[in-house]
Amino acid sequence: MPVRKRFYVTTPIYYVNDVPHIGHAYTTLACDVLARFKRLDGYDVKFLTGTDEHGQKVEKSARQSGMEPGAFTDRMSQNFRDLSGSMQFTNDDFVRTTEERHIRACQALWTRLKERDQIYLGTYAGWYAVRDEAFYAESELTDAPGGKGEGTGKIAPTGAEVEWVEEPSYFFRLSAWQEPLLRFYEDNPGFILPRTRRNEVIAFVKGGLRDLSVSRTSFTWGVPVPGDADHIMYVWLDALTNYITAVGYPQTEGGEYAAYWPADLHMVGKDIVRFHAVFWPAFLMAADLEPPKRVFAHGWWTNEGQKISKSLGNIIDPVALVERYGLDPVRYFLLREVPFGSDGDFSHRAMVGRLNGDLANDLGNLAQRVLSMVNRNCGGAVPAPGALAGEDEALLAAAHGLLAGMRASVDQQAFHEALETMWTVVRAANGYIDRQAPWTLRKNEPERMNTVLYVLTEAIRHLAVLGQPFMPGSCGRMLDQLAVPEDARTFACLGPGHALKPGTALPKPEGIFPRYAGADAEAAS
Ligand code: ME8
Repeated sequence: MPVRKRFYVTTPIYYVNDVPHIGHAYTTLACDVLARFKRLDGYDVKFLTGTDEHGQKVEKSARQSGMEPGAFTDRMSQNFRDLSGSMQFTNDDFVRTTEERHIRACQALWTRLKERDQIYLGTYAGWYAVRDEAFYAESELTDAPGGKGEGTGKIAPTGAEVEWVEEPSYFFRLSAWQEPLLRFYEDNPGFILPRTRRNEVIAFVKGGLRDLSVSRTSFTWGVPVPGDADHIMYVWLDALTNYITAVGYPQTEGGEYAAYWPADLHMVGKDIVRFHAVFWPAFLMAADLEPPKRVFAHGWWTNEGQKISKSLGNIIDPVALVERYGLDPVRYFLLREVPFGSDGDFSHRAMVGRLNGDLANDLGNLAQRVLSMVNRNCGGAVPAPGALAGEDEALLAAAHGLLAGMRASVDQQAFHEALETMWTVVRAANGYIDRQAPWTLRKNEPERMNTVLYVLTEAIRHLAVLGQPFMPGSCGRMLDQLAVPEDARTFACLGPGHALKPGTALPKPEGIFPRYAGADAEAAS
């Protein structure tokens, strides 16, 4: 049997100092859609997510809640596993950086870097931001608006407070990787997307790279450095390694590493591109391992125009959103509202607009109108078409062409564009039904009515099959209503070869996308 095409996609691993919020749900959702799309498209997919449990930030949060870091991370990590259930994420693995397999992978990578003379012992004296778990140069800092206060009075470009750190440290020879990295970006133009992020990264690397401090001695919540008990590994070296932990590193011969590495895509937020597109490929190249194929940086959400922050108390809880609007509308909204890669604003008004407009009016009504006409006028079974007219052929051709268009967009992580493409057929089908007016054909031209309804059911079948990665529950129900068997819902079953069979009995149709009718719906429309 030929080896199936493989696809390995990862989310960042989330810090457990916080409960999951919309940012986390968004990143994992994008990966989930991609993973589902690729599976339906015949790929053998590995989809990884997990939690980042070491470092000063997490240790501090544990202390603040009066817990041991181990017990604290066990509890907080569970919240992220629960999110997969609420959002119907289909990750194949969930990695925790406190797991034995991960500690083994980190120490093996460290040893390999050390053996290759990529790590040396020195002393670090400089600025560190615990919130970002990142080192900063003096030149990057600005004075905090409120003056000195309790801290040093200096803040990083991200707004995080910095502290002065002076301690023995191992360094990674990042400076030696400037030229190889620039060559790598040049040779792999699709490595960093979107393009604006790629330009930023290239400018940063061209600006010069200094060796990177990769160990700490002033606290203990981390992976011990092999052969030097005073040091723990810098949390980002630890965290980035998760991507190879999950494919069995240090075993590289055979097994999952050989099958899935290099990863096809690391999905990240725009704030952590530098770690993924500069440090990570440098660590890997220095260890003579292959860098990932792509890092995609998505944008950030604001809430009703405001930056989301704990102190403003406007954090969006994804589970509360799902309870209010339903899971599939939330999944659809997050990927449709904003060009993927740009920043976006969450507002109740926009959410209800999409739900009642795109979903209830456009797609929901289309399915409901067609299926209830079939139910009432065709004996509750798929009608038999007669000869096809030009307009029938045109709608079918548009439906058949959807896969190629949506696939091209999804391969560039342009999820909004894939959905726009899908909606061209939703709109074409609605236009077709209005022009053909099958309800007027019933009396005098029943055969023509059957043809029109048949063409529409085929169009809906294509929309439902291709919509599954985005809205798995709703599209699944649509396929149930078309009596499409479970094993005929992959992309291989698109096109005329697997068309609905006339005479197949259909269940009684039920609405798929109810309108949002909360008391506050009016204000939103
Ligand atoms: O950075 N909108 O973890 P994290 C969109 N542990 N995305 C947002 C967001 C918002 N308002 N707020 C946060 C870490 N994010 C590291 C990763 S990977 C080896 C280690 C996104 O929990 C943010 O961009 O702080 C990031 O991609 C993700 O949430 C996790 O952030």
